[in-house]
Amino acid sequence: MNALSNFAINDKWPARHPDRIQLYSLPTPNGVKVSIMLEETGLPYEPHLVSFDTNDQMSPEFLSLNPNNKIPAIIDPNGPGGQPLPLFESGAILLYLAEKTGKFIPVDPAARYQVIQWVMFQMGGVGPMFGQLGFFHRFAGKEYEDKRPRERYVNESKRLLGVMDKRLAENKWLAGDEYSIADIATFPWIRNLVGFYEAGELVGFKDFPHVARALEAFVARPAVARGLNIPARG
Ligand SMILES: N[C@@H](CCC(=O)N[C@@H](CS)C(=O)NCC(=O)O)C(=O)O
Repeated sequence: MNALSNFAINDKWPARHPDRIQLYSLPTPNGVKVSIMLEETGLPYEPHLVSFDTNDQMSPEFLSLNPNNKIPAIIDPNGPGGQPLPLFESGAILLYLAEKTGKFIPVDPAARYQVIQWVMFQMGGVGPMFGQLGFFHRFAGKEYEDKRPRERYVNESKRLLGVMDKRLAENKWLAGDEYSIADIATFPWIRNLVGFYEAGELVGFKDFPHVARALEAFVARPAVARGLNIPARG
């Protein structure tokens, strides 16, 4: 018996190190936010691959942790009050890990809310809009005759890139001069937009040089390079 034995997800993905944070994920732009954060903080953790090929995210064990059937999700066996803490939604997980370690979020309240503001900007804007653009440009949606939805998400993605470019013209990172969870939340999505989605030309990525400069600095971080491939695909 250990703190994880009471979680059904442990039946499908048994913990070999139940004292460590358990990560249930896949290296997608939302998934790698958490593996990058775990690599950056140095917290001990155990990754488990949730394969979409076998619809693992729809299994009763996964749904018992995240009823919204989305990766990433975690269990911290040593959460607040020493009790296990299950958590889903990448933004909530990033905030939790930042508060747990005191890393990548400032203590000063005003600076702290700057970071939270840019995390929310990613969660409510960048992720959903870029994700829709990917659907209409690269996946099933590209066959749709009506091109208006695709156009809408292209325009919205360009607009968001413009907001970030302006910000990054005056700041090294999104929330200011310090690298933070706002960057960990956002740059995997920008990398995905120009990489996997092959939408760089479509959104005129060359018009956003400050975003490109920060993306380059982000992917050059060793913890980012590691986190981008965790959990390893089977
Ligand atoms: N708002 C969620 C979004 C998570 C999300 O969309 N995850 C995708 C992969 S990037 C997923 O699990 N999709 C599986 C499905 O929809 O069945 C978060 O940030 O954690």
